[in-house]
Amino acid sequence: MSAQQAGCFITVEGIEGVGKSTNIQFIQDWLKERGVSFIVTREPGGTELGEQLRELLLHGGNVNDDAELLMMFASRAQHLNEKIKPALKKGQWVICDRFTDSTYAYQGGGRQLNVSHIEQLENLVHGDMQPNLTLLLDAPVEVGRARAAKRGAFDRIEAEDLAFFNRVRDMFIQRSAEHERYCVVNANQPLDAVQESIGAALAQLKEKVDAL
Ligand code: T5A
Repeated sequence: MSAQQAGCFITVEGIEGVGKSTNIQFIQDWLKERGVSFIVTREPGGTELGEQLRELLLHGGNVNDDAELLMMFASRAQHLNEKIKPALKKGQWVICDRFTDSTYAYQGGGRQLNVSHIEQLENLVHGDMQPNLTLLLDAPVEVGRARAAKRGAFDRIEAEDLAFFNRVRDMFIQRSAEHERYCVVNANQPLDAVQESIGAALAQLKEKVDAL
Protein backbone atom coordinates (compact mmCIF):
# COMPACT_ATOMS: atom_id res chain seq x y z
CA MET A 1 0.00 0.00 0.00
CA SER A 2 1.47 3.39 -0.99
CA ALA A 3 1.82 6.30 1.42
CA GLN A 4 -1.28 8.15 0.13
CA GLN A 5 -3.40 5.00 -0.26
CA ALA A 6 -5.68 4.13 2.65
CA GLY A 7 -8.06 1.60 1.06
CA CYS A 8 -7.25 -1.72 -0.61
CA PHE A 9 -7.25 -2.25 -4.35
CA ILE A 10 -8.47 -5.68 -5.46
CA THR A 11 -8.61 -6.75 -9.09
CA VAL A 12 -10.43 -9.79 -10.46
CA GLU A 13 -8.98 -11.36 -13.59
CA GLY A 14 -9.41 -14.32 -15.89
CA ILE A 15 -10.65 -15.35 -19.32
CA GLU A 16 -14.30 -14.95 -20.37
CA GLY A 17 -16.93 -16.83 -18.39
CA VAL A 18 -14.72 -17.95 -15.48
CA GLY A 19 -17.08 -16.26 -13.02
CA LYS A 20 -15.67 -12.77 -12.41
CA SER A 21 -19.09 -11.04 -12.17
CA THR A 22 -20.55 -13.87 -10.08
CA ASN A 23 -17.69 -13.77 -7.60
CA ILE A 24 -17.56 -9.97 -7.43
CA GLN A 25 -21.09 -10.23 -6.04
CA PHE A 26 -19.72 -12.63 -3.41
CA ILE A 27 -16.86 -10.20 -2.59
CA GLN A 28 -19.38 -7.36 -2.12
CA ASP A 29 -21.43 -9.47 0.31
CA TRP A 30 -18.26 -10.48 2.18
CA LEU A 31 -17.15 -6.86 2.61
CA LYS A 32 -20.66 -5.65 3.57
CA GLU A 33 -20.86 -8.28 6.30
CA ARG A 34 -17.63 -6.93 7.76
CA GLY A 35 -18.61 -3.25 7.51
CA VAL A 36 -15.92 -2.39 4.95
CA SER A 37 -16.68 0.65 2.75
CA PHE A 38 -16.02 -0.16 -0.92
CA ILE A 39 -16.82 0.58 -4.55
CA VAL A 40 -17.11 -1.86 -7.45
CA THR A 41 -15.98 -0.86 -10.89
CA ARG A 42 -14.76 -2.35 -14.16
CA GLU A 43 -12.39 -2.05 -17.10
CA PRO A 44 -12.61 -1.06 -19.77
CA GLY A 45 -15.14 1.41 -18.37
CA GLY A 46 -15.89 2.71 -14.90
CA THR A 47 -16.28 6.37 -15.95
CA GLU A 48 -18.40 8.12 -18.57
CA LEU A 49 -15.45 8.31 -20.98
CA GLY A 50 -14.37 4.76 -20.14
CA GLU A 51 -17.84 3.35 -20.81
CA GLN A 52 -17.90 5.11 -24.20
CA LEU A 53 -14.52 3.56 -25.02
CA ARG A 54 -15.81 0.15 -23.82
CA GLU A 55 -18.74 0.37 -26.22
CA LEU A 56 -16.35 1.09 -29.13
CA LEU A 57 -13.92 -1.64 -28.02
CA LEU A 58 -16.51 -4.39 -27.59
CA HIS A 59 -19.20 -3.45 -30.09
CA GLY A 60 -17.56 -1.03 -32.53
CA GLY A 61 -16.34 -1.88 -36.02
CA ASN A 62 -12.75 -2.41 -37.09
CA VAL A 63 -10.26 -1.49 -34.33
CA ASN A 64 -6.55 -1.67 -35.11
CA ASP A 65 -4.54 -3.66 -32.49
CA ASP A 66 -2.40 -0.67 -31.44
CA ALA A 67 -5.54 1.49 -31.24
CA GLU A 68 -7.11 -1.19 -29.03
CA LEU A 69 -4.10 -1.11 -26.69
CA LEU A 70 -4.16 2.68 -26.46
CA MET A 71 -7.92 2.76 -25.86
CA MET A 72 -7.54 0.31 -22.94
CA PHE A 73 -4.97 2.61 -21.37
CA ALA A 74 -6.96 5.78 -22.17
CA SER A 75 -9.91 4.26 -20.31
CA ARG A 76 -7.57 3.28 -17.43
CA ALA A 77 -5.97 6.74 -17.14
CA GLN A 78 -9.40 8.34 -16.78
CA HIS A 79 -10.59 5.60 -14.42
CA LEU A 80 -7.59 5.84 -12.10
CA ASN A 81 -7.71 9.60 -11.79
CA GLU A 82 -11.47 10.10 -11.69
CA LYS A 83 -12.51 7.11 -9.60
CA ILE A 84 -9.96 4.62 -8.29
CA LYS A 85 -7.38 6.89 -6.65
CA PRO A 86 -9.97 9.20 -5.00
CA ALA A 87 -11.81 6.20 -3.53
CA LEU A 88 -8.61 4.64 -2.17
CA LYS A 89 -7.56 7.97 -0.71
CA LYS A 90 -10.87 8.14 1.18
CA GLY A 91 -10.12 4.71 2.65
CA GLN A 92 -12.60 2.80 0.50
CA TRP A 93 -11.71 -0.59 -0.92
CA VAL A 94 -11.88 -0.74 -4.71
CA ILE A 95 -13.00 -3.96 -6.41
CA CYS A 96 -12.18 -3.78 -10.09
CA ASP A 97 -13.40 -6.28 -12.69
CA ARG A 98 -10.19 -6.50 -14.79
CA PHE A 99 -7.20 -4.12 -14.84
CA THR A 100 -3.74 -3.93 -16.44
CA ASP A 101 -3.13 -7.69 -16.14
CA SER A 102 -5.92 -8.08 -18.72
CA THR A 103 -3.96 -5.84 -21.10
CA TYR A 104 -0.88 -8.05 -20.74
CA ALA A 105 -3.05 -11.13 -21.25
CA TYR A 106 -5.27 -9.98 -24.15
CA GLN A 107 -3.15 -7.45 -26.03
CA GLY A 108 0.22 -9.00 -25.06
CA GLY A 109 -0.76 -12.69 -25.05
CA GLY A 110 -3.83 -12.83 -27.29
CA ARG A 111 -2.88 -10.18 -29.87
CA GLN A 112 0.88 -10.81 -29.42
CA LEU A 113 1.73 -7.10 -29.19
CA ASN A 114 5.16 -6.11 -27.94
CA VAL A 115 5.07 -6.48 -24.14
CA SER A 116 7.64 -3.70 -23.67
CA HIS A 117 5.11 -1.25 -25.19
CA ILE A 118 2.57 -2.37 -22.58
CA GLU A 119 5.17 -1.86 -19.85
CA GLN A 120 5.82 1.68 -21.10
CA LEU A 121 2.11 2.52 -21.07
CA GLU A 122 1.67 0.95 -17.65
CA ASN A 123 4.52 3.09 -16.38
CA LEU A 124 3.01 6.23 -17.90
CA VAL A 125 -0.51 5.59 -16.61
CA HIS A 126 0.04 4.14 -13.15
CA GLY A 127 3.74 4.06 -12.39
CA ASP A 128 4.38 1.63 -9.58
CA MET A 129 0.81 1.69 -8.28
CA GLN A 130 -0.40 -1.91 -8.32
CA PRO A 131 -3.36 -3.83 -6.87
CA ASN A 132 -2.94 -5.13 -3.31
CA LEU A 133 -4.54 -8.40 -4.39
CA THR A 134 -5.25 -9.85 -7.82
CA LEU A 135 -7.65 -12.78 -7.82
CA LEU A 136 -7.04 -14.83 -10.94
CA LEU A 137 -9.99 -17.12 -11.60
CA ASP A 138 -8.52 -19.87 -13.72
CA ALA A 139 -10.29 -22.53 -15.77
CA PRO A 140 -9.67 -24.21 -19.13
CA VAL A 141 -10.71 -22.02 -22.05
CA GLU A 142 -13.40 -24.52 -23.14
CA VAL A 143 -15.06 -24.29 -19.69
CA GLY A 144 -15.12 -20.48 -19.66
CA ARG A 145 -16.31 -20.27 -23.27
CA ALA A 146 -19.16 -22.70 -22.63
CA ARG A 147 -20.30 -20.66 -19.61
CA ALA A 148 -20.00 -17.35 -21.49
CA ALA A 149 -21.87 -18.74 -24.53
CA LYS A 150 -24.98 -19.28 -22.38
CA ARG A 151 -25.15 -15.50 -21.96
CA GLY A 152 -25.80 -14.84 -25.69
CA ALA A 153 -23.92 -13.45 -28.69
CA PHE A 154 -20.16 -12.89 -28.38
CA ASP A 155 -18.73 -9.34 -28.52
CA ARG A 156 -15.82 -8.25 -30.77
CA ILE A 157 -13.10 -9.70 -28.49
CA GLU A 158 -15.07 -12.79 -27.41
CA ALA A 159 -15.38 -13.69 -31.09
CA GLU A 160 -11.65 -14.59 -31.20
CA ASP A 161 -10.65 -18.26 -31.56
CA LEU A 162 -9.53 -20.87 -28.98
CA ALA A 163 -5.81 -20.33 -29.75
CA PHE A 164 -6.22 -16.63 -28.86
CA PHE A 165 -7.84 -17.45 -25.50
CA ASN A 166 -5.26 -20.11 -24.72
CA ARG A 167 -2.54 -17.48 -25.19
CA VAL A 168 -4.55 -15.13 -22.93
CA ARG A 169 -4.82 -17.80 -20.23
CA ASP A 170 -1.12 -18.69 -20.52
CA MET A 171 -0.14 -15.04 -20.05
CA PHE A 172 -2.31 -14.73 -16.93
CA ILE A 173 -0.68 -17.86 -15.51
CA GLN A 174 2.80 -16.62 -16.39
CA ARG A 175 2.14 -13.29 -14.65
CA SER A 176 0.69 -15.00 -11.60
CA ALA A 177 4.03 -16.75 -11.12
CA GLU A 178 5.91 -13.45 -11.42
CA HIS A 179 3.87 -11.27 -9.03
CA GLU A 180 3.28 -11.96 -5.37
CA ARG A 181 0.01 -10.00 -5.30
CA TYR A 182 -1.71 -12.78 -7.28
CA CYS A 183 -3.95 -15.42 -5.75
CA VAL A 184 -4.86 -18.10 -8.29
CA VAL A 185 -8.25 -19.68 -7.71
CA ASN A 186 -9.32 -22.84 -9.49
CA ALA A 187 -12.60 -21.69 -11.10
CA ASN A 188 -13.27 -25.11 -12.60
CA GLN A 189 -14.98 -26.39 -9.45
CA PRO A 190 -18.36 -25.82 -7.80
CA LEU A 191 -19.07 -22.21 -6.91
CA ASP A 192 -19.02 -22.78 -3.13
CA ALA A 193 -15.47 -24.19 -3.37
CA VAL A 194 -14.39 -21.20 -5.52
CA GLN A 195 -15.88 -18.82 -2.97
CA GLU A 196 -14.22 -20.59 -0.05
CA SER A 197 -10.82 -19.85 -1.66
CA ILE A 198 -11.77 -16.24 -2.39
CA GLY A 199 -13.03 -15.76 1.18
CA ALA A 200 -9.71 -17.08 2.53
CA ALA A 201 -7.71 -14.66 0.35
CA LEU A 202 -9.90 -11.73 1.46
CA ALA A 203 -9.57 -12.71 5.12
CA GLN A 204 -5.79 -12.82 4.79
CA LEU A 205 -5.70 -9.37 3.19
CA LYS A 206 -8.06 -7.88 5.78
CA GLU A 207 -6.00 -9.32 8.61
CA LYS A 208 -2.90 -7.69 7.12
CA VAL A 209 -4.64 -4.32 6.75
CA ASP A 210 -6.16 -4.44 10.25
CA ALA A 211 -2.72 -5.08 11.73
CA LEU A 212 -1.27 -1.88 10.18
N1 T5A B 1 -10.06 -6.55 -22.19
C1 T5A B 1 -10.23 -5.92 -21.00
C2 T5A B 1 -8.87 -6.45 -22.90
O1 T5A B 1 -8.74 -7.01 -24.01
N2 T5A B 1 -7.86 -5.71 -22.37
C3 T5A B 1 -7.98 -5.04 -21.19
O2 T5A B 1 -7.04 -4.35 -20.77
C4 T5A B 1 -9.22 -5.16 -20.48
C5 T5A B 1 -9.38 -4.44 -19.17
C6 T5A B 1 -14.20 -7.12 -21.24
C7 T5A B 1 -13.44 -7.55 -22.46
O3 T5A B 1 -12.38 -6.65 -22.65
C8 T5A B 1 -11.16 -7.36 -22.76
C9 T5A B 1 -11.40 -8.66 -22.07
C10 T5A B 1 -12.85 -8.94 -22.33
O4 T5A B 1 -12.95 -9.59 -23.58
P1 T5A B 1 -15.86 -8.24 -19.61
O5 T5A B 1 -17.31 -8.07 -19.75
O6 T5A B 1 -15.19 -7.54 -18.53
O7 T5A B 1 -15.26 -7.91 -21.03
O8 T5A B 1 -15.38 -9.69 -19.41
P2 T5A B 1 -15.98 -11.05 -19.72
O9 T5A B 1 -14.89 -11.98 -19.38
O10 T5A B 1 -16.52 -11.07 -21.10
O11 T5A B 1 -17.15 -11.23 -18.66
P3 T5A B 1 -18.08 -12.45 -18.59
O12 T5A B 1 -19.37 -11.93 -18.03
O13 T5A B 1 -18.12 -13.23 -19.85
O14 T5A B 1 -17.41 -13.44 -17.61
P4 T5A B 1 -17.36 -13.58 -16.08
O15 T5A B 1 -17.78 -12.32 -15.40
O16 T5A B 1 -16.03 -14.12 -15.76
O17 T5A B 1 -18.42 -14.73 -15.78
P5 T5A B 1 -19.83 -14.67 -15.04
O18 T5A B 1 -19.66 -14.44 -13.60
O19 T5A B 1 -20.73 -13.80 -15.83
O20 T5A B 1 -20.23 -16.22 -15.19
C11 T5A B 1 -20.58 -16.78 -16.43
C12 T5A B 1 -21.59 -17.94 -16.18
O21 T5A B 1 -20.93 -18.99 -15.51
C13 T5A B 1 -21.63 -19.34 -14.30
C14 T5A B 1 -22.42 -18.08 -13.92
O22 T5A B 1 -23.54 -18.40 -13.15
C15 T5A B 1 -22.79 -17.54 -15.30
O23 T5A B 1 -23.92 -18.18 -15.79
N3 T5A B 1 -20.61 -19.72 -13.30
C16 T5A B 1 -20.39 -20.98 -12.90
N4 T5A B 1 -21.01 -22.14 -13.22
C17 T5A B 1 -20.53 -23.27 -12.63
N5 T5A B 1 -19.51 -23.30 -11.73
C18 T5A B 1 -18.88 -22.16 -11.36
N6 T5A B 1 -17.86 -22.20 -10.51
C19 T5A B 1 -19.32 -20.93 -11.97
N7 T5A B 1 -18.92 -19.64 -11.87
C20 T5A B 1 -19.71 -18.92 -12.68
